[in-house]
Amino acid sequence: MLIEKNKIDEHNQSLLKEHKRKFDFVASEIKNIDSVLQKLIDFNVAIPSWALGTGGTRFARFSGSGEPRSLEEKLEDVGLLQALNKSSGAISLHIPWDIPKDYSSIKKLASQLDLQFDAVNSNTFQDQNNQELSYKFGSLQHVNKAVRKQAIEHNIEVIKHGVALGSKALTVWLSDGSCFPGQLNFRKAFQNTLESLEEIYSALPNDWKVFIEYKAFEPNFYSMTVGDWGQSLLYANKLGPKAFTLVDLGHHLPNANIEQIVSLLLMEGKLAGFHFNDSKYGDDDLTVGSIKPYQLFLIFNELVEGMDARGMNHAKDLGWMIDASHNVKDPLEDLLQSVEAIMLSYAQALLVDRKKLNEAQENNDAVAAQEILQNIFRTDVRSIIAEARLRSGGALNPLQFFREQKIREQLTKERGTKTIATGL
Ligand code: RM4
Ligand code: MN
Ligand code: MN
Repeated sequence: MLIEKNKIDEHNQSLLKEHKRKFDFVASEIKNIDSVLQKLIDFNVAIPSWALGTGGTRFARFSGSGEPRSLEEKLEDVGLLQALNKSSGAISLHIPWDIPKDYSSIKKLASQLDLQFDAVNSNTFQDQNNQELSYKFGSLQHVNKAVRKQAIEHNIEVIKHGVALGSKALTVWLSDGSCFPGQLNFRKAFQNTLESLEEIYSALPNDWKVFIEYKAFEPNFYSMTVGDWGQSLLYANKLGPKAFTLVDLGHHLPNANIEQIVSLLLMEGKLAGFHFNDSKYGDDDLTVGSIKPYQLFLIFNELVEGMDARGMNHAKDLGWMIDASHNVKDPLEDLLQSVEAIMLSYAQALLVDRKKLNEAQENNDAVAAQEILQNIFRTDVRSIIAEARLRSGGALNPLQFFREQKIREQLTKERGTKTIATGL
């Protein structure tokens, strides 16, 4: 389904007076409001194809209704998000869940919907039906060379699909590791993985990047072969200039200082970008900003400071993606909330007075530093995000629009109640 532009205009008209009042109030205190708005307009967060259906837990999956049944319908769902918030203009595909049947028609659909293809993701954490060798004991790290070869070939295949679609990066997340002490020789597992990654790296086109995503635990519970940012950075440094470390917010041990990790990876020019989500315990994949919004703001604070220090383009030089999926919310409503949370944290980080913060740091003034950060964190910037959406033709309140227009009900009519999106 497509959203009619005049419906969005009507919606905006009905909220405009109230919006203006709020926006004028907050904007009057911001010196560079137009440049802040422009950065927000330029910013985009990619939507993973696997977040469009209801996720599951180890125990059950309760599917929603009207979920996308095909790659085309996944694109249409992201197109809906993009039409509403104008900050979701890219989709990230997972192979083999999302292999296009016809590249040119998929590319045409994407451009009609104003979407780009973000990083492509390989999958060697599951066995596929027609697969010869199993990944039960790992893929790129496997003790058996033939298994490694199969996994390498799969990654090269994924690059080919990505090239055909216009993607520019491959994300490799490995579930490789071990569940019990003694099961694995750590050094051999590292070296096997490195050699495998080197083969994949040499198949990358010149203008491509490879993102090495780390994860502390799960599905392996004793060791993970790319278990933290240190290990990922080792691989990325050894591989070369096209390799970077990808930070998934849910892939750390509890209480890890993610903002510090981000700052140092940026300093080294090795930060690939993000998989945004939120969590309380492990890799919970909850809505971005739903549990620890202050942490998200602190991460963006380091991002903006670090990117500016290196003269980077906020919108284009790093990969921004959501990686979430869970059981209880409507996936599209959830994604609208996630994108909103990211935009709010980014906007707040743009408003931090860098000069004052730097002074406080140079004077060892911890009180002033906290005041500066928390004053911004407690500033309501929702109308600034809404204004950026308004200026780019989106809806003032995407979630309200989604509900008022009964979009899920319409999708259910079109697609049925028992649809299942491919993926996990
Ligand atoms: C993993 C990881 C990857 C994602 C898979 C589906 O936990 O976060 O990024 O591709 O899940
Ligand atoms: Mn991830
Ligand atoms: Mn994850």
